[in-house]
Amino acid sequence: MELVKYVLIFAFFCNGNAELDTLAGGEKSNYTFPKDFVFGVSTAAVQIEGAWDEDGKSPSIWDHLVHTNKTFVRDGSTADVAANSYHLYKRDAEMVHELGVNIYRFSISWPRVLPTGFVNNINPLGIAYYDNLINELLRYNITPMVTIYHWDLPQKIQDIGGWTNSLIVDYYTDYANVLFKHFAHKVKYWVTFNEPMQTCLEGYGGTYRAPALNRHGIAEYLCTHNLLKAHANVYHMFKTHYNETGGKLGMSLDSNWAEPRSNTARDREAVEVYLSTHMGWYAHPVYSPSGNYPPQLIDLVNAKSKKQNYTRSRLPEFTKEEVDFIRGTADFFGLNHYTTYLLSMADKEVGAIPSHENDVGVVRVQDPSWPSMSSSSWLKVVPSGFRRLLNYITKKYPGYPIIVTENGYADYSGLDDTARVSYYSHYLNALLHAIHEDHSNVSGYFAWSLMDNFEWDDGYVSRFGLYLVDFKSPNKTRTPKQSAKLYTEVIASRRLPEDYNPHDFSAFSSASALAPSLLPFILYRLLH
Ligand code: GBE
Repeated sequence: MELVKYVLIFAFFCNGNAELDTLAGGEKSNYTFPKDFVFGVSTAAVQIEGAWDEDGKSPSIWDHLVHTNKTFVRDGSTADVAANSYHLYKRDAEMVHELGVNIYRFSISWPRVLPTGFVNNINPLGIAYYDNLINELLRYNITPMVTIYHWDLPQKIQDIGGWTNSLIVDYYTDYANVLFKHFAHKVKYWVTFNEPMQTCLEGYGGTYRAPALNRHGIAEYLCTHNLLKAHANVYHMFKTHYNETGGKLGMSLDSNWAEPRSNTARDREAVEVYLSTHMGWYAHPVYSPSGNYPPQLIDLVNAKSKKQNYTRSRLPEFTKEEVDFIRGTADFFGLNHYTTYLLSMADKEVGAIPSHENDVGVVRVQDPSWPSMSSSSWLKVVPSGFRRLLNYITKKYPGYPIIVTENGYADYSGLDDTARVSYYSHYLNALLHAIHEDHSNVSGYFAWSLMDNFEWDDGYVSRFGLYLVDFKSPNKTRTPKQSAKLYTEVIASRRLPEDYNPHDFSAFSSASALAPSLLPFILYRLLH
């Protein structure tokens, strides 16, 4: 039985991906993190704060979604209380300090600061909460990094179209201006948007993120169009009015790495099509030397729209002035990265018609032999993919330091989180190799996440924290896991532990336990 399993896995590799010959991110063991390299931890307002209707806060699109659609979240939970950080922020700051981390990335809730969505009513208690948190961090010498928008639009703004309403460029700019006025003298790092692709593609084009609008083929493009303009507008406002604060501003894009499913020219092309139409959808307008949407996306949506009898492309056009206004509007490239996929060209229509997925026309799968026992089924452990992605970004979008604003691993909870320890070791090893061997331009790394939290549609099932949160206890007790200790050790020593082995993936492989459930996939792969 064991033998059969290995023969099948071997056969899968021969038949499948020829490029990714090793999972390891690199062999050398003596690399250290550069002196000025910064380590951080990340969280987001919806996921930790709770207090969803306290002290004047109005509902966000996430409050609205999980309150009205009771089956949306895997465990039927809500973010009403979450980790209760609205009341426990002092403990949060203390944990960041305990970890020895230099920077804490958290997000500000728009409906907590502006309950109407607009600046006619600035909530003093909302401002006070974030002011207290920032002061608490500064007291410990921790640098705050603020995400201005981590998915929680005021529902009142959604009611008038949300990110598909072009006036949101002004609404968002006004909101950001309030934050800069109150906090720019204390906050040196700003992220305008966390993972805009999740907001637009999944939230407006799909049902996987709020507002779950599902108007695919149209709304994801409209949302992106307004969001990119809003980002650029805020960047220019920041540089015009707040430049003397010395603050840095950027965007955090989510990107998987992609490998060709087979070693054919067509599948290698699928990789480039995938990267340029997903990460590139947001990166090309802001970070490429030429600006605008990636030419591949413009051509693909144009061709499909014509074929589908639309009078114009479903992808809105930027004027020459807008292209110039958006290009170069960042001080750093924020990257959220978790996993890798295998790509091939679709040989028939894929996805709903019309949709971004259908426009792009590639197929994305994962190799069932890649290690993972994660509670998040998409989270396969491929450290070499991280290294390759950092290289790709360095070459494709030169001139911007990369800050990895999120990276991490999910499990079903427990203090003895050996899989998470292994994940962080492998990904930090890949990062060290990207810096030292490939000269990737990376200046910081943030672990996702400081503590267990409300993992969106996965509720409290999937745990990403360095600290375990006991959600049943009245005071949401936080306890450091093994991974917290590893992270502290790495930060203090600036290197990986002595006993780290880049080829040891055993933490993910009660392989014999998993293998039977993998067999159908492997057989499927062999037959196709
Ligand atoms: C980030 O998103 C978020 O910024 C953060 O809030 C979140 O808690 C954290 O990661 C962990 O999830 O069926 O293969 O298409 C793919 C991560 C789902 C970006 C999950 C979508 C990762 C992109 C499902 N991925 N996500 S499927």
